[in-house]
Amino acid sequence: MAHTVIEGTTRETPIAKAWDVERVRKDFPILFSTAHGKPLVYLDNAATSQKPRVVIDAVQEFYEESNANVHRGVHWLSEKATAIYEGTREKVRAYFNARSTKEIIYTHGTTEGINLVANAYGSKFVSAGDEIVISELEHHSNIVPWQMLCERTGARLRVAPIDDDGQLRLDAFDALITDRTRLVAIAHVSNSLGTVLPVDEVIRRAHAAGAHVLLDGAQRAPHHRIDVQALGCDFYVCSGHKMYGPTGAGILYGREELLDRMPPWMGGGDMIESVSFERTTYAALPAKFEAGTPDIGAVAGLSAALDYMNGLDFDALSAHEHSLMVEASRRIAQVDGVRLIGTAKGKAAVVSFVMDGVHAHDVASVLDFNGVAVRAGHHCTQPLMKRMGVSATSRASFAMYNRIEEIDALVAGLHEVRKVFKTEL
Ligand code: C6P
Repeated sequence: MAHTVIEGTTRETPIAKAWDVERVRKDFPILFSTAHGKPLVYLDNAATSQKPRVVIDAVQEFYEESNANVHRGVHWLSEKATAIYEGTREKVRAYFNARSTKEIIYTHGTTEGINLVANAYGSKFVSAGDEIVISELEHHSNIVPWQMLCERTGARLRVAPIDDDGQLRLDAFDALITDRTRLVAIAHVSNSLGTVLPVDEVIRRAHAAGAHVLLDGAQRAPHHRIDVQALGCDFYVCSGHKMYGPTGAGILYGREELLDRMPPWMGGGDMIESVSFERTTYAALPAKFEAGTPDIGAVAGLSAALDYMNGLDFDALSAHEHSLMVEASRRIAQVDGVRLIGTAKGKAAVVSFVMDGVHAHDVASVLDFNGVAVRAGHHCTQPLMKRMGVSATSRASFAMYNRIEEIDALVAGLHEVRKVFKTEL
């Protein structure tokens, strides 16, 4: 598959008040590629976002000018790398409005963040007979670690159902919250359906019952400002690579009081205070949860991504992404034999659909041939697919740089799919 860069980009970052999508696009070099000879239309942003030039440059600059290990050397270069690494932690703290940098743990992504909590929180706070509550629309990353914890401890996994539109059934959720509930782990936004979950209510009800709450923010954090204090959650996890940063740097926010009481998960360099064969004592937060050499280059890129996001007008961005979702949903639904999967009120800019008689992978392959990148399959949500009565969907997911006109290419591709498969049938 040939992807060719055919136009230059700009390095300036400030973004105009009203959403100027053409201005934003210039910051993302890859958007000027062609795929199969057609202009690339990238609609797979829920899988990973594209990176602005400032992020690509920051990673390159790190390796050209600052590369060394962190916290280990007394030499100039190590101090420089450490300053970038720890300076970014303060940037993350401010971005998420955490109280302290002790509450910000670097991970490789959402998956690692959830596994960290399942292991470290799980070994301290969860035992036989306790219950963990999740929902029916969770990503495998927010199902499997809890199943593994339940297998280890004898705790029980409870699953809150959703309705046919893909919305959490709060009445049924309520019924699952009891004095046995230790933790509620729930998506902020569904990656497959775009449902925005009523997290304020979930947190209020869980806390009233004495349970803790983890929010899987993988699909929310790239599109909205997150204020963990205003939310009042106990843990918030997300992936830098979906937030216009590089792969390899994710974020776990945890309330200090809880993180303090949790034992480390992984052991190794940098997470200790002292080691002897008789006894090891652990470093203070946040180092306690960061064993081994982290992905420092990715953190340097994450720093630039947060600077970039700090320059965004989130109200204008939300309005732009909302209009993409509305227009795409309306036009996709008009294609012969197409049905939308996930029709929650106020949903995010993720549009999943199925086409009668055509497998989602075939839909995506024909679209790809037209330069349009969508994801097809179960989107790491097999139980959700089962709930919605499908084995797979095709999914278009939008980001700040997508144009309304790109929906034309998507819909034209869908008409072509319809034609090809009608002829074949
Ligand atoms: N969803 C998608 O195409 P990682 O892989 O650790 O960065 O993120 C995992 C993850 C966890 N929760 C949610 C809600 C997610 O959407 C994802 C990643 C991608 O939908 C890849 S499967």
